[in-house]
Amino acid sequence: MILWGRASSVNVQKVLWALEESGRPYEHKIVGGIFGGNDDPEFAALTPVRRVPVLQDGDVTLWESHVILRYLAREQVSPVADMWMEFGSTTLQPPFLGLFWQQVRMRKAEQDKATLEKHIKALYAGLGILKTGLADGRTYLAGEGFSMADIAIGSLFHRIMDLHPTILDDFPKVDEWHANIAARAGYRKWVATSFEELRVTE
Ligand SMILES: N[C@@H](CCC(=O)N[C@@H](CS)C(=O)NCC(=O)O)C(=O)O
Repeated sequence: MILWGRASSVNVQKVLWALEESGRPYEHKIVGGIFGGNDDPEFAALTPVRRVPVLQDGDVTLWESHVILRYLAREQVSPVADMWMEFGSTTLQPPFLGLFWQQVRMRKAEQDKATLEKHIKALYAGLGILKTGLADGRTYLAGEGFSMADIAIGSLFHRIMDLHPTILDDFPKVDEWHANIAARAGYRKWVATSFEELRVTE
């Protein structure tokens, strides 16, 4: 398999973590962001959106990180894991991205306190829903077993906690779940990394 995409992208990190969990060998080709290459013919032929990640597995070429996660987990995909992953896409990742852009990726002059607060409020509301997925002593979002939902949503938390270290104080179950998945080798290797490469400093 070949994974295309810079490791500083949270969507690429999800796939790198999933590949690490799968134990299958892969080649990592670095494309995107400060590394460029999105418009190189070889890469552009793989994806019409020219964004990362892209996975090639023999004749199969996939873009969209969550589709790649489903593909890698295809022998054990559960509808519950899929449901939580979709919730990540629709409800948690948008405010996470909003606040990450406000605090890291935008020039000071473009940042807006009211917009940041709106994203934090939406993220907080999402955390209130996420905690119900961890009720009844569940260790993982889809129940007993670790799944792609833990990867898709868990990948956001290194940056969330770095920017807002106390945000999980009101969500002890989410905090516990995060501490547990953050100890996994794939998270430590690919997710718990510096995002300084992305910071706009002006
Ligand atoms: N929904 C897509 C989003 C893909 C996307 O927006 N990727 C960003 C990085 S997170 C990208 O390629 N940006 C341009 C670049 O890195 O050059 C997914 O989950 O794969």
